[in-house]
Amino acid sequence: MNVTHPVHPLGTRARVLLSSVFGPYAQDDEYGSRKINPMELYHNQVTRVQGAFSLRMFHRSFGLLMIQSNIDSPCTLLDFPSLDRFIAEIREHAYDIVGISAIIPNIGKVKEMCALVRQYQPGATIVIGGHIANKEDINESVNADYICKGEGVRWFRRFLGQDEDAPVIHPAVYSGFGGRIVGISLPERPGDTAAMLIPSVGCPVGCNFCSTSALFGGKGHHVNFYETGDDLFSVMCDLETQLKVQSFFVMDENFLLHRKRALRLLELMEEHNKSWSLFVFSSARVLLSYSVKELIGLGLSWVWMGLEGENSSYEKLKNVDTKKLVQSLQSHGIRVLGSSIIGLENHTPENITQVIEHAVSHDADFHQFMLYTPIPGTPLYQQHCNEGTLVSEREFPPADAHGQYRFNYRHPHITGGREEQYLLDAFQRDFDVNGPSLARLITTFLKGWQRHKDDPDARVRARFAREVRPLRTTYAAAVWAMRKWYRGNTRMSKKMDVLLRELSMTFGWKTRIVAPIVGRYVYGKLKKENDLLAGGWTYEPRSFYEKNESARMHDEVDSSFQTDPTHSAIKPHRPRFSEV
Ligand code: B12
Ligand code: SF4
Repeated sequence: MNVTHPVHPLGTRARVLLSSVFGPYAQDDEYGSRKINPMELYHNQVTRVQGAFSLRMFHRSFGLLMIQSNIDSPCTLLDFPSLDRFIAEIREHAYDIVGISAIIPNIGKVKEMCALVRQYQPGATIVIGGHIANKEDINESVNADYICKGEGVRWFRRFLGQDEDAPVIHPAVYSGFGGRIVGISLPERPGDTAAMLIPSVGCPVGCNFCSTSALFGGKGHHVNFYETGDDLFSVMCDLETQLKVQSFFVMDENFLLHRKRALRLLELMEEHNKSWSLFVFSSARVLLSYSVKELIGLGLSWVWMGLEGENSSYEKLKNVDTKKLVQSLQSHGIRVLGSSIIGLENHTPENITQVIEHAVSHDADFHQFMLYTPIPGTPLYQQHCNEGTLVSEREFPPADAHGQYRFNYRHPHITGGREEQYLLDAFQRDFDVNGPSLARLITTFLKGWQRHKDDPDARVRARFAREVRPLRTTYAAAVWAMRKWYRGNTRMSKKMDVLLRELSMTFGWKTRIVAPIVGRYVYGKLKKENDLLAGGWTYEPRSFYEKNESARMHDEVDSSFQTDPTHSAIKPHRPRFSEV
């Protein structure tokens, strides 16, 4: 393994294939796919017990898209291939570099993919990146040439001899695809889905368990792709034009922490009359450091926030009443995805019910529950290594250490695999008490509208008007269907009834008429989806195959060579590993 930063001899002439790990994902197989670990955000770790109400949706491999957008080489991207599709690609096309992105539970697939590249493209250089890079024995466990531990755009640019400090080009891509809820596919017209926006990677807060922070330098470190509010604003304007969006999913672990950048963005949004919506990740204390006016002005309409657990010792939660904070955000129409941990050091079989009740009592719009898991590269992992409390990979394979099944270490109080049931209890209790997340977020939307429909700022009024549009029709119909669904459950059907009445009162006769008509249709879909799920149906992302401009040009030149006999002697130059 080379220690200094390598440079490929072909530079930007090298043909690059970037790939995510192969599917299908939602099944148990020998490569490490697991039925309970689908390639879905919500159904995997947030709404997993909500049945037909679970939000189903996929997300592209953004790290690979970032890299592809910023290298000058001919570059092909294969996202979510099947194993056969991956084999076909490397059998039929010559590549000089194959880059694979993965996280640790997918190690078995990376091993297989490396072996296949060696078989079909023995001259290609294999580069592995993403969170898998933090696995300590990665060099020995996969047959790769290079492991990129950290930020990949800069790494790849250096590898290809490009200017690593050149401005970062942001890919124009929607944040999700294949959205589906209550058996209805969400529309994918331009502008229906938020654009993905990636201002930075990493987080300087450096919580002990956080692998995202750890990969990009840990406490005190992070990497900005865009330093200033002006840079970010310009990227957002481009995305707005290209994707016809007004909303942005900000993939930045702690976007609001970069206060100067966020407040400059607010200034520019005001100056240019942008009523954008932002979906962000933020820690609680950072949220509280902004005034409500600033948050609303920034278009904050959805936030993913770590609640972690009652009495947890995290600095980011110090002196924060998280229940009050969640309520306050919701009262302004800001939907909250709260994230709680099961299995903190102080959790015991005796107090776990109370831990779960505390989390559930937040009544967040969505609630993620995850097992407290030491992930390689984090201080928590190091601590377990030092204490000798990790379970060996032979006993517990990395493919199962995804945070939704069992501990990969010996917990001081929770033993015998009981955490698996605790996790399910948490999801179930949240669902039983608070109902479908769909109803919760409709409630929050409504609160926001009631509070801000007459906001003195026209920009704010415009955003709320845009966001609540579906409440008048489809969402009201969904509530009608949910009320029918819950007719045997007095408490929940009453909850839906109250919500439906409020929607009708707020939006008037049209909503009153549409809700039962469309509601019958939604109810039918809901029942069908329920049957489908009972029959074991799983959901898989479609594959993507995308070439950058340079690859498309390269293909054209290639095909003209094939038709021109004078060029038939030209063989593609493929570097051998020893040349790199
Ligand atoms: C989007 C996302 C997903 C999407 C996956 C989309 C996809 N196409 O893969 C969904 C929601 C499906 C998902 C699922 C899961 N995820 Co996830 N996910 C994320 C999230 C939130 C963002 C990733 C991202 O796009 N970041 C932005 C890009 C720009 O950064 P990046 O991916 O790190 O890429 C950079 C570098 O890593 C590097 N790089 C990446 N790839 C490559 C490749 C090469 C060749 C090179 C050179 C460099 C390179 O360059 C990029 C630019 O700098 C991260 C947390 C985070 N904020 O990063 C968790 C995260 C990656 N997920 C994680 C986990 C554990 C999971 C699940 C197991 C969770 C679960 N049980 O619920 C499942 C696994 C699903 C499966 N079957 O594989 C962990 C990984 C932990 C680890 N160390 O392995 C993370 C870090 C969250 C966490 N802190 O726990 N996830
Ligand atoms: S605040 Fe969130 S993103 Fe930042 S280190 Fe802690 S857990 Fe990670």
